[in-house]
Amino acid sequence: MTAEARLQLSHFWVAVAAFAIGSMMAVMQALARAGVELPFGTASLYYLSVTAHGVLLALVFTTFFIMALGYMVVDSTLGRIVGQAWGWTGFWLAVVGTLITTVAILSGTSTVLYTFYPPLLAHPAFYVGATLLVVGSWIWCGVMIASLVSWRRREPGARIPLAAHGMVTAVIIWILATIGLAFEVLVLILPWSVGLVDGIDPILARTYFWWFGHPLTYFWLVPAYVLWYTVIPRVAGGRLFSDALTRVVFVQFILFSTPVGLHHQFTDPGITSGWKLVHTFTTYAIMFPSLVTAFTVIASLELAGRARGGTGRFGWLATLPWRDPFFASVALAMVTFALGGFGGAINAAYAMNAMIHNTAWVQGHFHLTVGTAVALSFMGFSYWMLPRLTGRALVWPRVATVQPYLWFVGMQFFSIPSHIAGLLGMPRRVYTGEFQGVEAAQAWVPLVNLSAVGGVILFASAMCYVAVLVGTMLVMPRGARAGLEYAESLSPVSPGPSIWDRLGLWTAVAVVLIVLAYAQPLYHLHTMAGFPSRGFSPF
Ligand code: HAS
Ligand code: CU
Repeated sequence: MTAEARLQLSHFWVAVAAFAIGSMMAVMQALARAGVELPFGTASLYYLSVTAHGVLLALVFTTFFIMALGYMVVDSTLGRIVGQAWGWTGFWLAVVGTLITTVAILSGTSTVLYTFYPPLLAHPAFYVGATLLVVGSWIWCGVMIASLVSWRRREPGARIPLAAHGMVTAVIIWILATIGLAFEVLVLILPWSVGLVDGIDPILARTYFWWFGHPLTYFWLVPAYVLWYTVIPRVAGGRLFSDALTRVVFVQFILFSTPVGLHHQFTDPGITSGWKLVHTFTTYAIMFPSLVTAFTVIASLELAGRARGGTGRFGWLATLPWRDPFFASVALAMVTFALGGFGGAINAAYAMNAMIHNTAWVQGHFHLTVGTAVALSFMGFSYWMLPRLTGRALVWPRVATVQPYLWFVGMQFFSIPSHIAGLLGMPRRVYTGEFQGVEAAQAWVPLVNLSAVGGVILFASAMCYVAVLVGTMLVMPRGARAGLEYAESLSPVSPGPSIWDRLGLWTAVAVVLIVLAYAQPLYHLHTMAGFPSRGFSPF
């Protein structure tokens, strides 16, 4: 195995391990909420589990998977990964950070959920571990950028390969996002958690958190889009609809991912409604590239379906390779994302947000988006990536074929009732759907039970996924490694770089937009009379 493949696989297996543990916690949560007697059916264990689940899946699984994917794309499109020793340093820092944070959570001293909103207070180790994870990912960013810069020197005047363009977009989003996180954790939270200062301003901390938290979601989404655009049309047997349009989409994510965070804070005091309105507009701007994606990707799939002999208005759909686990994963992820994106538009509308904020709707929304559009795309990609990196064919291909369908069905059972329960007023993050028999809560009970059914199906799907990957490594012999192929563009691609390849320029514009969107509200929060709070641990 090559050194590059080893680097990619190491990140990949950490992601899979985090996924496996996080999924086990998920099914127990879903069952506990539905009233199934479990050894850990207490509030303290429930919230410990939700914290571990959120951190391991939303933060660890995604970050490690994206790092693996980034290295894979760079390796296969830019010729080489520059600074692999640094890549390993970043990897080990991130692993150690993950272990520290996980131990802090499991010890019961850091039940702060994945958003770790102050004044909820965790053990300092929780924040230190998370910081190491982020520092490790920054080193990954450095290696990715160095690889691009070196490629540009070797290939002056060439257009950045599309997949690399998309992955570097994700890198830029991550760097811009984590500036807010670094400020929150290093300046506000860490001194407070070790007792250097008495209090913390929860609103100020949250505002920096959402500077980070929203672009975080596009740091997850853009790598999935890279697969949708640059690999899936090829897997389906067609061509990418437009190379140029794809670059425009990626650049829009650089521009608009960050200056939108206040859409998570519509109900927070201390931020004027004018600024919330500004972030509403930018939020609708950031929906645009996803709407373009819906158009382009479906067009690419239609091309593929027709190339495979499909005819008529919808006949092409039937000819697509629905038994290919990677294709099926992405197609089902897309269908699910249509629902999740629709919900996103509702969340982003100031008045409608008031109906759903902090309700079960929100967990419904993000299990459709990050939990399916992103996670299912990544799972499907694993089936494509592992044989190409190791030379081993997939063991139990039928299990791999069924797995995405199970995920899709399980997720509809989980998410749709969550959305409805949210509209009926059920808060998010409650550990029992019954609320000690309160009248209003009775309407939620059947919905919570349906969600639990979804949770069990999702768990079955998750275990199929892990079993196929682990089984492949244990059972299948090594063979020849197939190369990685990317889709070609239908519309002609001019050879030289275009304005959309000037990623430095677009990053500069993005910085200006962030300053415009955040300078005044943050200045206001920093200078107004704050209400610092002492730390609080519910258990
Ligand atoms: Fe969101 C809350 C608004 C997208 C994740 N979001 C969350 C939270 C998470 C999250 C984790 O405005 C909870 C945070 C917490 O814990 O408090 N979200 C949006 C908007 C979008 C959006 C406007 N979210 C995402 C993505 C996520 C994600 C992507 C993760 C990856 N979200 C919000 C708001 C809140 C929020 C508020 C705060 C709620 C509150 O009050 O707390 C947009 O980006 C969505 C654009 C997407 C589309 C869909 C395009 C469709 C495509 C598929 C087409 C394919 C088809 C099938 C139809 C417009 C691309 C074809 C298939 C064939 C086989 C042919
Ligand atoms: Cu958001």
